[in-house]
Amino acid sequence: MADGFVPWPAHEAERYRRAGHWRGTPLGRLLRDAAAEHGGRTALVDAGTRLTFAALDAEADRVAAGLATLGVRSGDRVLVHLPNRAEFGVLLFALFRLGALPVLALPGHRESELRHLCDLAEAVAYVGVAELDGEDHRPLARALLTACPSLRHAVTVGDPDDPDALAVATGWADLARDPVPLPDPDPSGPALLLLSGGSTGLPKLIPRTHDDYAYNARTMAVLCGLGPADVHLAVLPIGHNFPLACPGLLGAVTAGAATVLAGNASPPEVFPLIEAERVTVTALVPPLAALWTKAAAWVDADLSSLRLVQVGGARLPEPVARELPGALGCDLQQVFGMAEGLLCATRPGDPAETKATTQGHPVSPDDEVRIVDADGAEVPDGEPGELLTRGPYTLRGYYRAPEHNARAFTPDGFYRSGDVVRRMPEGGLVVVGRVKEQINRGGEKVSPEEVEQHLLHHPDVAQAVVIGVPDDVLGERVCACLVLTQAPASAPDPAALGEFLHGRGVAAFKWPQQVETVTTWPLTGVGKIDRRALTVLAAGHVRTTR
Ligand code: OOB
Repeated sequence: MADGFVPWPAHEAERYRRAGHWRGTPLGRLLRDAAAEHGGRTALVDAGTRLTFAALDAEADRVAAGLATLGVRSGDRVLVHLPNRAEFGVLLFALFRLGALPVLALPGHRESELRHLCDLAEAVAYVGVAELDGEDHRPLARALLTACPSLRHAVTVGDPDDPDALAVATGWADLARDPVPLPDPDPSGPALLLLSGGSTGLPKLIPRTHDDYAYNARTMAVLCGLGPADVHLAVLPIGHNFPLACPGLLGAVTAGAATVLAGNASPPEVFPLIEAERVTVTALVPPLAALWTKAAAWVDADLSSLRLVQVGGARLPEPVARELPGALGCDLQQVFGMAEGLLCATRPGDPAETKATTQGHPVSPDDEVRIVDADGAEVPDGEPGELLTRGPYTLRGYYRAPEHNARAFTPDGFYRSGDVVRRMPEGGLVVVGRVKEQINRGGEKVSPEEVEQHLLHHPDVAQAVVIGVPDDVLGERVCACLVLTQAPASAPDPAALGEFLHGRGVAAFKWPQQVETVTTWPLTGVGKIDRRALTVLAAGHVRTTR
């Protein structure tokens, strides 16, 4: 079995196969089957490209052959750092067909995160873009090549100077080769590595198998009633589990539906796209759901094709949940999911009240959920407790993380989600908080510890505690509480800290939006730093925005 991968116990794997969840189909074959059935239909659209299933299928074969020529082999890891562009889809299926594992970084990640991911996965290749939003990414690619010993290739999409660049517009430039026969990878082995939100420092890697991820995507596609007439719009970063496979791009491929990749989620840009492409389904995080709900009144576009908006990633405020269906003229589905596996969702037939007030229930009949107190004992229905889960698409261990795994899983294989939930009388779950130390900035997950470690390198910072503070727009914002080294001329503000973290190659979504300086820490009864007291203090102060 692939190194660093913790498989399901044989008897459980057998049960999932017998139930028809795991079908032994490698992910690369999902596209092959779609091309056979819907070859002439549109599969993938971005600002400059439109590919049919047949074309996407053929391009994936050609890029798989090109990667094989570069020396990428089955089982190798490839760090994928692409925005919402058609190249992502081609590369993803090319890697699936090769049996090489994409490591799906977010577009916002920078050198600090990418180096960590490269080293942890021992990636042999990095694929990024030459330029993103006016920022030249080629120095980043070169820096990674120098810094990461395992890396043999850094490919930059759209780079006129890179002989291996990928570019749909130029027929995939030099990376594409005539297809070569490739053996199917083992469907019960890992197909890709997703990123965890990270609570203890840097992100962990989540191995998802061909079998489990195909089931994940198919189940969500069925639940959302996706068919060949649907057009799925991805506005969230496509390397994130939600727009990728819940049902996302993979679910759309399974159903013969098109996927439109948008690089921007702002209503004046994306609403006309919905109108032009007749988008039917999309996935949003709560701040975007709130923005779209408001914008429907002032952006002039025909949104009548939209039938379903999924919202997840963070708690959706109830007023937004109640307003959204009327404002956007569609159904709402709340999704409580995690890259680790378990997906809960409200169902199309649920009462409006359930859709507005709960995060739904698990999508598989074989998802097992326990809601437990601090001693691990199950709490009665209606009481809050930590959600533990195992099932046919929930990981049994992070990749290459045996010590962390010993804490993150119960001895009988339940994943400790760190989320505090309550089970409502009709079965729906409501997320009421968390026990993990993680900040959820409108769906973007930030590990306080990771940011604290960076801040300690600032010359004016003696000690740092990073907390999440309630925020009207984001749900939570990132706040740095600092003890300064003896009296610098002026305390660093968010802009200065942002610049500092930028210099350290830290993704912008982790930069503190608020800074509090203290001379002594509030302490708990047992003498630990009292984060709750700091949160109360920070929440009482006027918001300092960047
Ligand atoms: C999704 O995945 P991740 O891995 O970025 O984050 C998972 C965490 C959960 O453990 C929970 O803390 C939070 O994000 N979360 C929610 C939520 N959905 C996720 N908290 C409250 N309400 C919700 N509806 O975020 C993700 C993956 C697949 C589908 C949807 C979201």
